[in-house]
Amino acid sequence: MSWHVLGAGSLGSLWACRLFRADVQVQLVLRDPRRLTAYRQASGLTLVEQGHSHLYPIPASDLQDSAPIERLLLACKAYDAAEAIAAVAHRLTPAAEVVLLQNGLGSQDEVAQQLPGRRCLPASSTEGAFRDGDWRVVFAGQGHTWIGDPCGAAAPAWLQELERSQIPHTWSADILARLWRKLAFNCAINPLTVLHGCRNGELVRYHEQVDALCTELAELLIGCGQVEAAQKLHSEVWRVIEATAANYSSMYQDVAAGRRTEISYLLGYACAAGERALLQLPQLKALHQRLQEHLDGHGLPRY
Ligand code: NAD
Ligand code: KPL
Repeated sequence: MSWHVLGAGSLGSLWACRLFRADVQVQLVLRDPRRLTAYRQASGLTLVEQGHSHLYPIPASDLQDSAPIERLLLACKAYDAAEAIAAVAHRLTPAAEVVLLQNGLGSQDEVAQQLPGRRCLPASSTEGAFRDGDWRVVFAGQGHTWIGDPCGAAAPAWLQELERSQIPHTWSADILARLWRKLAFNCAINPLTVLHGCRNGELVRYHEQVDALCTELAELLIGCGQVEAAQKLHSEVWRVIEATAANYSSMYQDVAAGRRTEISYLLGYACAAGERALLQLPQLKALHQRLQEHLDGHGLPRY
């Protein structure tokens, strides 16, 4: 059975290269014939690891291809996920499994709604990768990926292929709790780093703002039934800030590079979930509004 990777960006390429070099069958699904031609001209994907680069001639097709897909890694941004899956939904076999590598929450439901009866497995990753050129990916930070089934079914046998490919992963019995917890970290840290124009560690100067957000985020998690994910949120957020003190958050990097952010699937999702749960979350709402204004000011989408 072959893996199809839709979204040959940073994380998708990182996964594809590691699967390919472990002799796991994998192919890329590129957007259109023009991208496929460009890819073929490059002869494959180049992975840069610890300063060494290696070219992997991974097979590829484009969205117009009609071959059935049995196992898909959807590795695009959260705001692209619904449209991307719509382009391949008709090719998924009835028993197809889809791993969703999107950050935040909301996109997983948008995808699952289009795939009734198919197994959708959300993932949450702390690995770091970026592109330093077309068809080139730099493995920038060791991390870990949690994968799980919100319906609670058993772990798939193909996790062995990830093991063989040295993709560090754990099957999570409660993937939604993990996604909520990560969303809370991202809401407490990322928007403030954008608004204050600072590295994660410099948030110590805005201690009160971080703490006030953590209080509301814990309230939100509990209100949304994620009681365990709310435990020790303040101290964990500060632990993450310390551990990543020298880094710029992913949202800071997106704004600095003039890229669209995943705001709707992070702070936007948090505020909407709070409203549905009839919670008063003034700090989160004000932060969402300030961030949207900031994005407007930079000519970036506010959603
Ligand atoms: P990316 O922008 O580098 O790659 C996404 C790729 O998907 C792009 O190549 C884009 O062209 C492609 N794509 C989008 N729509 C498509 C379509 N319809 N058809 C074909 N291709 C399509 O993104 P990324 O950094 O790999 O991030 C993917 C997800 O993983 C995001 O939600 C991100 O927050 C999360 N994440 C990324 C990292 C990281 O270090 N890069 C770490 C943790 C989590
Ligand atoms: O995941 C992150 C990001 O930058 O997106 C951390 C480092 C946890 C900060 O929120």
